[in-house]
Amino acid sequence: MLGAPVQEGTGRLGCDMGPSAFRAAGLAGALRELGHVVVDRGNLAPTSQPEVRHGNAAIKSLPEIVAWTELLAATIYDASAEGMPITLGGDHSLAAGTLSGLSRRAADLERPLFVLWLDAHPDLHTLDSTESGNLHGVPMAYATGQPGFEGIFPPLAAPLDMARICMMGIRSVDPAERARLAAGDVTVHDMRAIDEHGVAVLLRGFLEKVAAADGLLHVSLDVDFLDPDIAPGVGTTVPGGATFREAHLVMEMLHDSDLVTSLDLVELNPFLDERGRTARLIVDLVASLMGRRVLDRPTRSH
Ligand code: DIR
Ligand code: MN
Ligand code: MN
Repeated sequence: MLGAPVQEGTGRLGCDMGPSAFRAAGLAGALRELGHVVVDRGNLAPTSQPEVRHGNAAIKSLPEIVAWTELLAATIYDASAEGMPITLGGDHSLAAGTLSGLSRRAADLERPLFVLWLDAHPDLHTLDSTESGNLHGVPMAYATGQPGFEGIFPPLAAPLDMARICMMGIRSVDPAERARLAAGDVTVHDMRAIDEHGVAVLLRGFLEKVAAADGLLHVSLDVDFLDPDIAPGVGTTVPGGATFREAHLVMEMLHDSDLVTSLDLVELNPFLDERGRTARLIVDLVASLMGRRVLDRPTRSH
């Protein structure tokens, strides 16, 4: 576990308390109860900020986010050699750093990196296209090597192949992101697809691809993937999100696949939460991902 209390990537304050809330909700204990060895490395903090600027005047806190990206890229690269890094956010801008570090690890291992992106949003803005200026909206564009990040963000060992990305829960897409998704071959299972087919069929297809390619699998879980009725502790609620059972089923299937090699938990804003319920829900979801199950034997899918 590594705390990354970055909040400058969102339009509001509070995500810096995310790592504390995950700890208070019992994340480490829940994983130890399942038999895992858990090491909490505490919270990271960048020590200096680069002098970077960009012509898009809407952009907020560029030096802060670049500093976090550099720090996380190095830290997660190292941590991925020792075990399964779980990054406690912090806002989703931190995924620029984790994906950068993991792409370097995947290149070292000569294994393909796959990403399961659980989010209401694709976070595919470039520095040029972001209108809100909130840099939690750009990590996927950076990680896939879209133009305009060069010389500002750290260089990537290898850009993430769009064909190795699966997004689930998507229901808020800006025009520039829509165009990028139309041009690339990201698999997008929006909420309509989940309604129509169910999460199991959609996820199974992706997990089969990861297994067949002997890939690394990074899971990036944005709290707003979940329906705001069950997960109010996030700054960018969008109605119509994943239900309690849909989210748990995703996690249970990920556990059974034995493919997940790293995890981001992002966008929790404890200031907006109701008595810790969102933090506790995320802890329970991570427990499902790490092996908590209803029965002591695998649940049969038929
Ligand atoms: C919107 C909201 N697409 C933006 N993005 C995110 O500001 O760029 N909200 N990531 O969580
Ligand atoms: Mn996000
Ligand atoms: Mn989101």
